[in-house]
Amino acid sequence: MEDLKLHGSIFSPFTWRVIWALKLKGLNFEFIQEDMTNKSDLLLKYNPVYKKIPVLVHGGKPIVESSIILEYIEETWPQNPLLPVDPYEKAVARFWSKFADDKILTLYYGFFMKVGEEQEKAVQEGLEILRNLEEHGLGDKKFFGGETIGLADVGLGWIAYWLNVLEEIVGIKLLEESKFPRLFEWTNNFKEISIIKENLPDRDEMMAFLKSRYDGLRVFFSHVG
Ligand SMILES: N[C@@H](CCC(=O)N[C@@H](CS)C(=O)NCC(=O)O)C(=O)O
Repeated sequence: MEDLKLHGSIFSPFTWRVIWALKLKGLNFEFIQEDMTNKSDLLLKYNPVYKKIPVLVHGGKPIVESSIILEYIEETWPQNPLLPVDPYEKAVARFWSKFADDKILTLYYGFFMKVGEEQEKAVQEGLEILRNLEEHGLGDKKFFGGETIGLADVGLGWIAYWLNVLEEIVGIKLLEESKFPRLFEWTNNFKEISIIKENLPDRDEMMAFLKSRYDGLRVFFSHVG
């Protein structure tokens, strides 16, 4: 058996990317839940530069940054490939995977963590991100990876799950089926994959965690605003 440990948090979309990739590869690993308010010595040792999760530790060696971890997993365990063989298709898959990386914070934190005009601006930016994914990323494909789930799907997978929880808390809907029918369908296709379905965070737990963060932020804004 592989000596694999994943330091992460069940509340972190970056962590879930890695969990999904490991599970899709059929790998067993030990999961170590990190407390971001009290980072462990091991986390600081493994990721001294960014001090962030996730960290995958393979045979005692740490790999950090979720997108790099995904590439490492793909290269190390080629079964159930997440990337196509063709160099051009691979480049396209990596483009959307990078897009997922570049835009995650804009989409996630923008409308969740901002208020007033800044939030309105963030909503517009968020819609533009979804539009790009719908029109240029997915097109007529079932998954970003084509007929089967791939690297970009795993990178973007949080949208299929988190976004809806965030929307419910904030009371703003971004991913409307009428506006983004293909992307909406993709969220269902993603969650229908049995390995993904069996490995989703508990919605109530997520809701409680994110709601407490959101309420804390509203209190903060009411003091500074
Ligand atoms: N670019 C990093 C981002 C990871 C990230 O932001 N992790 C958050 C949790 S979701 C974290 O560790 N935050 C702790 C901190 O910023 O101190 C990746 O893709 O792995």
